[in-house]
Amino acid sequence: MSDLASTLATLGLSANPDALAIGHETFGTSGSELTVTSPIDGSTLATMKMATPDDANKAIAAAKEAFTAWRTVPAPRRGELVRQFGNRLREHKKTLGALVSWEVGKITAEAEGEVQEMIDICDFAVGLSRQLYGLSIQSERPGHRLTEQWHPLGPIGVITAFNFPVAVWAWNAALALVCGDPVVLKPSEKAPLCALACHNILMEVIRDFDEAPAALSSVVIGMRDVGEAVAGSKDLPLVSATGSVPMGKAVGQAVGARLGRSLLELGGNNAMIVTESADLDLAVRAITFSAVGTTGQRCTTLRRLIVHESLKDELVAKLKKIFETVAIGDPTRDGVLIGPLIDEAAGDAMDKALEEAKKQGGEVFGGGRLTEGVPAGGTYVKPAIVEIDASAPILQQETFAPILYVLTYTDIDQAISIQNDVPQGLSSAIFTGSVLDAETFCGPAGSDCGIANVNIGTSGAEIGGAFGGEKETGGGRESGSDAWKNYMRRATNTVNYTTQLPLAQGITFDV
Ligand code: UN1
Repeated sequence: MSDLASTLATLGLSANPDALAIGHETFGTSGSELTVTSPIDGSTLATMKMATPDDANKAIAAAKEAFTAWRTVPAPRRGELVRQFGNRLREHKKTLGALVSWEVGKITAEAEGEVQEMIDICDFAVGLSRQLYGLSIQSERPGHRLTEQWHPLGPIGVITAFNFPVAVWAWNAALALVCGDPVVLKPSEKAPLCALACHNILMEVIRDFDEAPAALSSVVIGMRDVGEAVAGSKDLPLVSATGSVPMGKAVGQAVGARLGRSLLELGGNNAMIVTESADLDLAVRAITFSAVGTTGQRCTTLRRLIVHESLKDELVAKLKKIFETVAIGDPTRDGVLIGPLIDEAAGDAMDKALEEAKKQGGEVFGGGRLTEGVPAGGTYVKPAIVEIDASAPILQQETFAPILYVLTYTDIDQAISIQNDVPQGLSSAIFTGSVLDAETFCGPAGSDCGIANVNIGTSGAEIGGAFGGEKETGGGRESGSDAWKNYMRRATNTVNYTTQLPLAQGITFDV
């Protein structure tokens, strides 16, 4: 990390940043001390004083003001700002990627891949800025027309998690900006530098963009009380939150209590079904990346493998070989696939889940800490495979670590029912050569998740699709498809171009 200081400087950061950034300005805050450490080796990256709910309200007030200017800038012009932002991200891809690796421990390819997701959503949003279409609707009355207009909604509160510290903000920010909305970000306190870096890069283009008010973007780094201020503010008509189910329930309830909109993207407990006709070598590659990539810390990570009983021994043997030999260590080193967990507590949660799985009859392979050949000061774990019965209670919970539970099935309906029998509903996949099985899985009685893939893994969704899931995953959809509609309000305009006043439903009246 020898070039940490220069990387921070390139991204407009210091080792003592302010926890409140509103537009081009930053402010000293009076919250508690935060030491930002690298999960790679525990070294200190920065220290700061955190922000308070008052600081959040200050950012929200500035965003509200910025909204009044930005909402009348033509959408394609708003798209131009996002186009320039995407280009700036291209220039900063390696530097921002390096910061993602240092702050949350991602391997370089994944860290840069996350920045690529930012670039991709910018490109998507630029095109969208000319396609915020409403319908034109036939009126039941003569000489009338009905049209829909999509208008900017207002400032958007964005609450993000540590595991996608730059891309998830960008999914929200790129769409919000073309839709005419400023963004107030409350990032995970485990990844505040990535949040400030994203803001600073956006500010580089806002600085030279005449129509853009500076307070289009702000960042408030703080703990739960800051999140509560964001969720509770009536000046934020939409709060988009990514993280744990308990966090999402708290946000959803607070936003719901004021009848605001929330867009929730919460936990996953993702499964893959492997049928008898699957291409096993392909499945093994997909399983490996989905289960151990990002050290099992994606909300789309593969957690449950539901394999046809005739294939289990062969598949598990192949996986064990890979899990045993996969490169674990410093995520900035070439060839490493598994970096550290975010912190010691995540390692403890993994140990606890494996203990619990054993108690519930699971046969555990792998797991435990790795201390040889890895940097000291980080939490490095060996990925685990747990063969366990489909009825084990541990299967109902998401543990953010590389644990792959392996279950067996005999017929496809049973496999689908096991797959759906969890509280969460984010991502799912089937590996099969059978069109019938694949289409059954994708059909209305198939996977109940927001993402249902065929012959690819559960993680690594492209930005073009709507991203999110059902049940305790929260129901929200971010990123592609028509997710932009979350960030706008729809007005239906009925226009009468006659000199008569016919009422709908054939109503008449005398005056
Ligand atoms: C998350 O883990 O919160 O599909 C987001 C994926 C990524 C996004 C994950 N595109 O794995």
